Amino acid sequence: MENVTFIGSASGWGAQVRETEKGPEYLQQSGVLNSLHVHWIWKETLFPSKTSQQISLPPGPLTLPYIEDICLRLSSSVAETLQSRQFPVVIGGDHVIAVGTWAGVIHQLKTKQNFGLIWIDAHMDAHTMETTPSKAFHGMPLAALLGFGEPSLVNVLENGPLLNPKHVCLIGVRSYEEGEENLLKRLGVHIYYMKEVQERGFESVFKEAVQLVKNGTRGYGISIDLDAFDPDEAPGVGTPAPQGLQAQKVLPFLKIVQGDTQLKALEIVEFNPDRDKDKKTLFLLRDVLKEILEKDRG
Ligand SMILES: [Mn+2]
Repeated sequence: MENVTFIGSASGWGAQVRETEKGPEYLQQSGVLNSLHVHWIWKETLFPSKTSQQISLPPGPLTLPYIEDICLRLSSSVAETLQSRQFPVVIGGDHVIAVGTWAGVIHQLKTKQNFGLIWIDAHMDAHTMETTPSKAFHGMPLAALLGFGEPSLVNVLENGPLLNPKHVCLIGVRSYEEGEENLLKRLGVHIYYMKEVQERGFESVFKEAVQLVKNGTRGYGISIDLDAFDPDEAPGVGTPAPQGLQAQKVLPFLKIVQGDTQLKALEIVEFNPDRDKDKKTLFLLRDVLKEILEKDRG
């Protein structure tokens, strides 16, 4: 990709552990981005108006004002980045920020209901307040983008639903509740469960997913929750789930999308540096960026 613009979104209020607030700055200051063979800038890191260092809140409705605020600011920043013909890469932060990232993209490109999204995650993130056991909003962003849940998250920048379910798919799912699965199945969202990825291989599934999100759309995005990877390889996440994707079976195939002009933005979330071991997750994050962003990866 050319002209990559990183935007940090240091959200933790969507999760039950809040250390993902530290993810973007940790990545930026680690120096690993200097090994990226691509022209990039770090535009800014957005913080909640109050962080978990400043106040203490339980997961649920009390966190919503802070989440709405950071998602709105993020959506504006992403839209502005696209307007100036840069490729936005959003670094989280917990996954609730997806609401802001994709609202910004879809608003700027005027692609409501006409935009594809690949959601790579151990979880479905498709709860509403009625079905969530944890009350944590990072379990709800995909539902919000599909038009379900808190109106303030459904209608960021413009009235939702922003995504049409037929242009959305999930890859790597293995930890979920019945309520969210029922919603996605009722809507007809395509789910590549971890079992199918293991049987067919990531390459086959990912190629099919890219075709699915490009078919009939005017662009697509990729949202990668690092907990999609196996906790042995990505221990630095908020909500690890065993039996995940293996980096060596995934990384070589991510480059399929490199240089694809239909790919409009990338998001990588849930990096929790406090839980990382031997910088494994940091280096994995770097490797994902290299495969997707660098030209002519061999
Ligand atoms: Mn997620």
